[in-house]
Amino acid sequence: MPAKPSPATSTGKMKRPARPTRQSRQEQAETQPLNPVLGMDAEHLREDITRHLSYTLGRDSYSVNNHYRYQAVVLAVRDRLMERWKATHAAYYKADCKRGYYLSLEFLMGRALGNALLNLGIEGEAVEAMRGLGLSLEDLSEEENDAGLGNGGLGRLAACFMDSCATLQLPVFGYGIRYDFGMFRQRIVNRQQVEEPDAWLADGMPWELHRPEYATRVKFRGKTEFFTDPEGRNRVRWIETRDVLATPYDLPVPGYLNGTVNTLRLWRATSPEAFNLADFNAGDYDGAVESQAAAENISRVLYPNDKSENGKELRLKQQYFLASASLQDIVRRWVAKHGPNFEHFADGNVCQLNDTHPTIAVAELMRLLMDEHALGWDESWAITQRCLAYTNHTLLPEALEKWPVAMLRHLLPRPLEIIFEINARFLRTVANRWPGDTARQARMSIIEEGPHPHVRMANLAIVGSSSVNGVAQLHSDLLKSGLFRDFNELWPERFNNKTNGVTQRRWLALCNPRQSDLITQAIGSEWVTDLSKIARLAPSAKNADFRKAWRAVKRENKVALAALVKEDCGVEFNPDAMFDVQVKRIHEYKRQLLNALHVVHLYDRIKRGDVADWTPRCVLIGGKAAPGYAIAKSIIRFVGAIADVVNKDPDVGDRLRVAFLPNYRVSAMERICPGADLSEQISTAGKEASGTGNMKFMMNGALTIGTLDGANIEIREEVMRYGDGHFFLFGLTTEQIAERRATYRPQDVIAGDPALQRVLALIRSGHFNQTDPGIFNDILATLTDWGDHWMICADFADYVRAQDEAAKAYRDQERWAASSILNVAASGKFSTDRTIGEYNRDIWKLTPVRALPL
Ligand code: 26Q
Repeated sequence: MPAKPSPATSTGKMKRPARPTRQSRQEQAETQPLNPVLGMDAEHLREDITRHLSYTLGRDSYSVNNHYRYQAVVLAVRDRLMERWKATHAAYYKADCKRGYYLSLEFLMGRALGNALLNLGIEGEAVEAMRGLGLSLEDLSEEENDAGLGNGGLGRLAACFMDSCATLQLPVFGYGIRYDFGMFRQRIVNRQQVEEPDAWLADGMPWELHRPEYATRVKFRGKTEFFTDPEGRNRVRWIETRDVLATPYDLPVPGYLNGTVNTLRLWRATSPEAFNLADFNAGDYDGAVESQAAAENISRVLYPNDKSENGKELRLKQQYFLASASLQDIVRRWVAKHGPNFEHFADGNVCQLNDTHPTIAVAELMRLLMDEHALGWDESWAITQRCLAYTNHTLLPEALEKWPVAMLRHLLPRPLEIIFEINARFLRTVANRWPGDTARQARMSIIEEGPHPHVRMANLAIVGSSSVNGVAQLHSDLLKSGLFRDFNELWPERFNNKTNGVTQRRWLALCNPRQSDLITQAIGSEWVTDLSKIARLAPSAKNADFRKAWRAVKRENKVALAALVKEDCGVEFNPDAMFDVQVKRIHEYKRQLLNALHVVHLYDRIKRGDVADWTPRCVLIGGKAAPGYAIAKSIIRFVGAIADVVNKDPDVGDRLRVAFLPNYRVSAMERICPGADLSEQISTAGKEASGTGNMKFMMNGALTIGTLDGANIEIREEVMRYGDGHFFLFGLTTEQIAERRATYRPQDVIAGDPALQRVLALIRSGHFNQTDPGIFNDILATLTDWGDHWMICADFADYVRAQDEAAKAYRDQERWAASSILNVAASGKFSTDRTIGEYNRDIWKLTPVRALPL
């Protein structure tokens, strides 16, 4: 009798015995009624792919295409995840462990297949299985749509956190919304951004598991009333509500070679009734389906704005929908195990709020405890505060969320009452601490008074949480000294820093196999789960053979990136030129315009024959603009216009190339960052909370040109351990920006800078928009007439100096390669494994739980 296949070991790479016969499976079933363990070898994978193709998907050799082949592979891989998923949750249940929850309106997961294969340790086996079927993993991976349920950094951070939690075996669930349409797809038509809906679910979503048994009701509208319950307690109930049904769809989140599979639970909104039967019977067919449509609209689409867009009712509905459904789920899970006893609830549950977006959770948890479970105010408040923690992601005051009280009164009358009560009690605390300081009370109040009072969500989040953190050291310091100064004086122990990271599994091991292999050959593979070990690479910077291999890898990656640029932009990049890359959301504070001005400056130099010791350069810019952000859209058009002129000017030749890459997204970054030489991180100091693209580029061997902003400061600090010259610093500091702003006149700067004058004159002359006069007037106006709020002119000369230094450094390819290696060696801090370790040590206090063996 063949032995039962042994459970996955931590390597997952063990050769499996042959598949058991029908007879032996029968015998096995008798001893092992559940959980047959599926083989992880190529042979078993190939069998299962074939079976899914033919039985689950019902395809034959005539109707099959790559999309179905991709689906069959996913189903075979998902089966393997499923076993580990169940074993993980069984282990959590059995351990009765404290659980963590990451509440976020955004999860930018990208593609799942390559990641699942990497984390299960079956990449090689899958490639072999597919080869046996005449398929290539690379081709099939391209069939997968990105799960683009996020705007940018905040959403991608949530995705990296999920990966690290699973790898660290922390019992953490993600909670989000299953938008029918994620981040829009960007097409460029006549150099302009055109938005198209992202129908990412249209071809089916084989990774998700629908869980209708955990559907829950979320209340809206209606009114509240007091009543006395049978025990004689004064209670409140929220009645005559219009309810929406929240149904979970679960996505598996595999840890790296550890048998753990955590859950990302995404809620979909529907109406509790298919349609209103009374309306339908009365002949009002439109009315009968209207409420269904209204309910479903809540999970229809992600708001494509990465700085808050205040006052949109549907957005508030999304926020409450997520908070309420998730907290009900958390409470249900607790009660199922512990009964309706909340004494230890706060010892067993902790929720991290990803920015203020889910902050209505403060009021909702109070409501659930008081109204649904009859706890008193004080007990409920102690639990709420202990269970919640808040992460801030922005310093821009215009991005702080506020909701009109009138809108809350209409939509969420009961949560609003609770917010008023929280505020009344909080203001008493403030008044006790600073008697008579009414200005401070007004600043700190959760309610902004005025003819149209608003709820300040950040204030609610701080008051309702036990921890408030920023996402890089500078950012956290600036929160304490600026935006949240009053709160820091009141509760200094609440404030802390958690510098962001990225997962090195996706952002190095998966996306850059060539560089990964080279690193592993040199220092072993521990870096994959402990990035601090990557420091061991530093001595290799001195090794000529290693540098040679490193340069060969970078060149191959650049050839691959050039192919992408050729395909998506129609522009030829020469892999021997310096690849200078800025990809991120388009926003004035990120200063893509400064980059564009530098490109015009280089072009101007070429035209004037100032080309001695020239470093050929290929500039790649990509990113989405919020659909309503006119200046950001102009910047995209401006880059495209510069690219068209520069790329076809025979005087330029190979010296300079420019391209705007359309539809920047997670899967694009996986192809971009391995091929970058220079990483542009050039925000106005004090404005970029952290940045995370900066870390991905660093890990992939790019050198940074950057300001002293966000995590750039920490990146520079880490790489400076290996000396100067590995980071190109420029620009005013946060303090200098603040000081200069008072008297700043861009005209004065321009008057003293002939290079900048020539650049602006060339743009003003219409050289880049000969057939569309005037289209760049708004851009020029921001720099001059409108006061250059982002201090582009002030930083221009120093930026050009730093760029010249980078160009000069690049000419010494051996030195550049050494710097590239040292940047990678210095990237150990920027793993989300480190970040999550700190969240857990300081805030969550969860114990890792090993998944049950299969
Ligand atoms: C809020 C209300 C209504 C509509 C939209 C929004 C909204 C949505 C997304 C507001 C902000 C965002 C996203 C913000 C974001 O991505 N911030 C970035 O977070 C990263 C992770 O911490 C940091 O690295 C970046 O510096 C920060 O800009």
